[in-house]
Amino acid sequence: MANSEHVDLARFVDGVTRRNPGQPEFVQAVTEVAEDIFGFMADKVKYHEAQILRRIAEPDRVISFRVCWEDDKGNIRVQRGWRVQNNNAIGPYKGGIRFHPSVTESVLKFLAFEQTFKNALTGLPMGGGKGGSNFNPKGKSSNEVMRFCQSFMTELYRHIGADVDVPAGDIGVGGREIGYMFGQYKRITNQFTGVLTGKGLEWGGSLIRTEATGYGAVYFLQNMLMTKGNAVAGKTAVISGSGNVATHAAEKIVQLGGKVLTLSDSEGFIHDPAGITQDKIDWVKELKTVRRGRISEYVKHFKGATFTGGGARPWGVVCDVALPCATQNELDGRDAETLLANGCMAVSEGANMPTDLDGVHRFKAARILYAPGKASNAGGVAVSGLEMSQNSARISWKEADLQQHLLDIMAGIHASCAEYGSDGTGYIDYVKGANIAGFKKVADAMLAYGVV
Ligand code: NDP
Ligand code: 2IT
Repeated sequence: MANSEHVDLARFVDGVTRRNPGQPEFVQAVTEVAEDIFGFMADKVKYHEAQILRRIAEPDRVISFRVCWEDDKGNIRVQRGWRVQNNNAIGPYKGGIRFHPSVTESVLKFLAFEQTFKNALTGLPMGGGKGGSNFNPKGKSSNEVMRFCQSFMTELYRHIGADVDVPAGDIGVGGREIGYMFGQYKRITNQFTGVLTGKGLEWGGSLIRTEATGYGAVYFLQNMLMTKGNAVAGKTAVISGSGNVATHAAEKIVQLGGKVLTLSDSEGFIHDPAGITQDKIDWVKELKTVRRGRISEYVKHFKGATFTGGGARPWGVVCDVALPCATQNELDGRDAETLLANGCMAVSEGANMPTDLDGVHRFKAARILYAPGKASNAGGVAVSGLEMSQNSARISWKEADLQQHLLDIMAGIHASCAEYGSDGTGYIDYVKGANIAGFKKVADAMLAYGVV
C-alpha cells in the first residue's frame, strides 16, 4: 500500500471510531475490511467519489426496542432487542438473530456489516442484517423462552418480511426459538411466508440447513488444503464451541477421515486424545440441544478426556488444523502464535470474527491457509438463501441436490477469494480476497442506484 493510502486508511478508521463511540467490535470489523479495500480502491476513482465504503459502514437503519416478558415466578423482566439492517443493495436484508447476554448494538452492527460481504460472496441475492437481544436463554424454561420469543417478535414483525428482511438463527437461537418466533409472526400477520429461515422441515424448512454452516466450513478447509495437494483425511483438528456450528464441523471432519481433539463452551474446553467420534458428537448434540447441559459433563462419560475450566480455550492443543466455532475474539494474537508454533497449517473460521485483528495479522504474516468467517462460514446463510428460494416456489428440494449446491457454493467462494487474494506466488490471502470480492458486488449495485 502506498503512503498516501495509509494516511487515507488511518483517517477513515479515525472517522469510524469517532462516529461509533463505545462500539469496538464494529470498528474492528470495519477496520479489517478497510485495510484491504483501500488498496483495491486506489486506482478506482468511482468507488471513492461515490463514498461506497463509507456508506456500507453506515447501517441503513438500527432498530432498537424494549422486550418485556414474564418469568415462571411471575416477575416482569425487561430486555433490549435490536435489528440492524445494514445494506440491501443486492437483496432483502438477511442474517441471524442472537440471544446472548453479551449482545450489544456494537456486536450486532459488526455482525450485520460482516453479513453484507458474506451474503454477497454466496452469489445469492441477499443483503446484510443481524438482530438479537441481551436475553440469556441459559437456565430458562421452555415456557420462558417461548414468552420471550413471542414478545420479541411482537415488535420485530413490523420491520421484517419475505421480501424485506429475513432473519434466521445464531448463538442461542436454534430450531426451538425459530419455531416460537415463526408461530408468533404467523399469528400476528395471518400469513405463512418465508419470513424466517432455519424452520422445521414440516413447516417450510430446508434439508441440510442445520448442518450447513459447520459442513461448509470444512468444505472450505478442504478447498484450501487442496491448493497444497493436501486433504482433511489424517489431520488432527482443534475446534472451539459445542453448538450448532462446532458439532457439525466436527461431524464433517470425522466423515472426511480427520480426528477431532477438542470442543468447548464458555466455561472451558474438553480434550479427547482418542478423538471425538460420531457417537460422541451425537452425545454432545443431545447434551446441548435437548438437555441443555455443559461440555464439562463430557469427561464423566468418555474416559481419557480432560476438561480445562476457567473459560480456557483449546488453542494450546497441538493440531494440524483449527476451526474456531464459538464466538467473536476468542482467538487472539498470542493464541495465533501458539497455533503457528505448534505447526497448525490451516484455520477455517466457523464463527464470525473469532480471530482478533492482531491474530489476523499474524496468520497473514505466516502465510498459512487462513479463511475468515465471512468466507468459510457462509454455508449456513447460503442454504438459508436456498430455503428462501424453495419457499417462494413452494417446493422442497432433495437432499442430494442441496448437498451439491452447498459444495458448489463453497467452492465458488473459494474461487472468488483466490481471484482477488492471490499474490502470484501461490499464496492466497483469503481475507483480502473475501473482502474485495464481497465489496465489489455490493459496490457495483450501489453505483447503479446513484446516491440513495
Ligand atoms: P450455538 O448457540 O449453537 O453455540 C454457541 C457455542 O459457542 C456454544 O458452545 C457456546 O457456549 C459458545 N459461546 C457462545 N458465546 C460464547 C462466549 N462469549 N465465550 C465462549 N464461548 C461462547 O451457536 P452457533 O453454533 O450457531 O454459533 C457459533 C458461531 O458461529 C457464532 O459466531 C455465530 O455467529 C456463527 N455462525 C453461525 C451460523 C449458524 O448458521 N448458526 C452461521 C454462520 C456463523 P455456551 O453454551 O457456554 O454459551
Ligand atoms: O452468521 C450467519 O451467517 C448466520 N447466523 C446465519 C444467517 C442466516 O440468515 O442463515
